[in-house]
Amino acid sequence: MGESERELEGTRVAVVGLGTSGQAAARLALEHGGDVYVSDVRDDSEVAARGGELAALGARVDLGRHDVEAIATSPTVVVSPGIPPDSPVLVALRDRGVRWISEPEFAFRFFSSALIAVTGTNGKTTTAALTAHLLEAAGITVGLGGNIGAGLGPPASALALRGHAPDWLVVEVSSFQLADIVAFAPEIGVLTNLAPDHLDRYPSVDAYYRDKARLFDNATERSRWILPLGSPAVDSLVGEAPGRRYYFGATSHGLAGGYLRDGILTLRVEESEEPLIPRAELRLLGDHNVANALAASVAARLAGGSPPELREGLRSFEPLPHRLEPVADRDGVLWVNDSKATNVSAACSAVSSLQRPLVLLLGGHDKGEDLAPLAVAARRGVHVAVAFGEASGRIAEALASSVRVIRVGGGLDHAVRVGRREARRNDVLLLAPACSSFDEFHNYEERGDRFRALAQGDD
Ligand code: UMA
Repeated sequence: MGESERELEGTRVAVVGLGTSGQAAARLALEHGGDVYVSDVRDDSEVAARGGELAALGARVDLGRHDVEAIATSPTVVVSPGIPPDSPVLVALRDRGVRWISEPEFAFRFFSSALIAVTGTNGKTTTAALTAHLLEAAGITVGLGGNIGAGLGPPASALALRGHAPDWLVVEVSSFQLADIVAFAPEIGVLTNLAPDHLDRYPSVDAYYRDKARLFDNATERSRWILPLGSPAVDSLVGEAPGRRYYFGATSHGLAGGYLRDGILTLRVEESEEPLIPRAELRLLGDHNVANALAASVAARLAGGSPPELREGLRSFEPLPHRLEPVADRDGVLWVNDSKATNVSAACSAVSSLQRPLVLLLGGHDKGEDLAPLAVAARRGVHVAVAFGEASGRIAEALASSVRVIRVGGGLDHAVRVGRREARRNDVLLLAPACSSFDEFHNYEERGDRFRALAQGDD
């Protein structure tokens, strides 16, 4: 899209919420000549700095409140994903019959590159980052962003701002963002897996899955979908959506997609099989990362990467921070930071994918999930679980019948001290908390950084 095109000229655009995505959406709207109104209930210095920058570019910025009238009378309303559907501002807009869109939907209107969208409960960041890495290894220009955050990529709208559009964009999208799409339609869509999550925001698992299902809303015969094999939840969610399907799974299957054959990551996107690399050469730990690597390889292959280029890219990809990240090896104990395991299913994957005895650190802000699967997973391999933070009581109760549990009164530091004392030579001291971090930290990154610092001797 040429910078001279200002197709929003004079059109009012309201951006609700001034986090990173609201800021990027507002900038994009301004670049295209929009008459932009941005508001946020906060008015602290962080939000004020963002607001100041946008005001200098011509936006009207309201901090400490939302002017519902100004929002409701804007033809385009972009809502930040962190604003819950039952927040007063959204209730007021809904009562007035106002339709709003999410930030990736807004960005999509300005994309001129082909799009790979990656969603799913777990593994989306690794899959998205690896897909982009594989495309780079293949010499294909690519932009990576969306929900991914954590310094790995900007919001979707920032990708749309760039002067020179790359060949492909790889955009991670969350259920909160998919909830409010209209035309969003990737050339290639990846669904990594489905498991209960975000039950502090959704009334039921089905409601959460329904938002994930919106990925397929604008499917056409030309769409290509990359899906996990053997997931009834995924199958029912995809339903009859048009487009070609590619499946990834642990064992070789007769369908197009990717699988492990004799321990080798293997693709079959056309007629013939294409062996990539032995799984032992992948630097990522765990079975779920093999699944992520297969999904990413299929996506990159469909986007033009050749098998030799994919091999090179798979070999050179490093584990991402906070995702089964080995952070120290002390006295024969491997410390692994999986702070991103903020739900039960991610923690279970972490536990079952490490082949050594585990001291497992669990806890944080309780999202209300059923903890029974953790008790089952912990039976294999966990010799001590240390429960900490706000959720410690419920965790201790849920796990008591399957493993030895030590409930600590405090937070992460206390849990690490206890876990370290319990760990024996050849154990893994694993932080896979199954909870979000908000009772003690701003986010899972801060929690993981603290764990890494403790692992590396900051105590
Ligand atoms: N706010 C209001 N009114 C309200 C409620 C909130 O104005 O009634 C304001 C808040 O004060 C805040 C802003 O709205 O300033 C909310 O921003 P946000 O929470 O949407 O945060 P962003 O910085 O825009 O980040 C969002 C995603 N955050 C969430 O979905 C919670 C980021 O995903 C994402 O990287 C970013 O957009 C760019 O796309 C983070 C995340 O944790 C990484 N995602 C979840 C996940 O992966 O599990 C879904």
